[in-house]
Amino acid sequence: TTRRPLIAGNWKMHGLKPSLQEFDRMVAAYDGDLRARTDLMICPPATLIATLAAAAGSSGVAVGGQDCHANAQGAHTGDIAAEMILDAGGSAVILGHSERRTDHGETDAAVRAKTLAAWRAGLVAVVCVGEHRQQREEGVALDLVRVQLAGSIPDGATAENLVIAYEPVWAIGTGLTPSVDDIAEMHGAIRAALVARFGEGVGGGIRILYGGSVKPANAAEILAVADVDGALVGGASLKAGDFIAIASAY
Ligand code: G2H
Repeated sequence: TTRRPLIAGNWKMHGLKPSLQEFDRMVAAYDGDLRARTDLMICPPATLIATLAAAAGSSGVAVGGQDCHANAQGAHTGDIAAEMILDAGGSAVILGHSERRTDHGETDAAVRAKTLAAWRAGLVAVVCVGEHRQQREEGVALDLVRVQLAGSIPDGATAENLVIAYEPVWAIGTGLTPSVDDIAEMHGAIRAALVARFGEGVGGGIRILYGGSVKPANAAEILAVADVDGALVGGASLKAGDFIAIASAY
């Protein structure tokens, strides 16, 4: 199966109107070889989705949300529906990021419900999984991620509507990354779980991103690992130069 790489930026709670200039630089750089071989996406704070989507125009750079509610509408102060992300010009949404799981107590069941909501609205769900440091040290990282996958992903996944992001929690924003062998082992295990559940065609087509302290300096090494189909980039996605350098490293 050939999978088209995806380099996705997660701006987290960073970004005001001037960030549009940074995004414009990314859009301007997305042409030629880069556009021919790689998908590019930025997930800004919800307040900037419409602005960035308008700026992206027909460039092919996708814009996504960082979370959505499971319901399409209702009395849920402060929440955003998947339909609203779509309405604002987004085409995808990150779900179950470890910061959501930690800060907002999101369980696998909640992530599963949100994934169904994303699909209901027609968004691509980027579902995040990953172990904590202690789980890595205890040797249960693979088992833990298999449990997260089983609980967070509903039936009905396709190669088009689902992207998995493996983000070891201890590597997020810390500058630490797993060894390439550990990344290969985990991505291989995730691939095997997807194939076992959804079959060779679908399971072999779903993209698996690595996330956690991806930078221009380590991108080429990480992106060369088998079954690493791209990256979910936090801090280094805030600057166009860094983000484009990472995307160009695939
Ligand atoms: C992991 C990643 C993006 P960073 O959370 O989702 O962030 O690249 O800053 O470690």
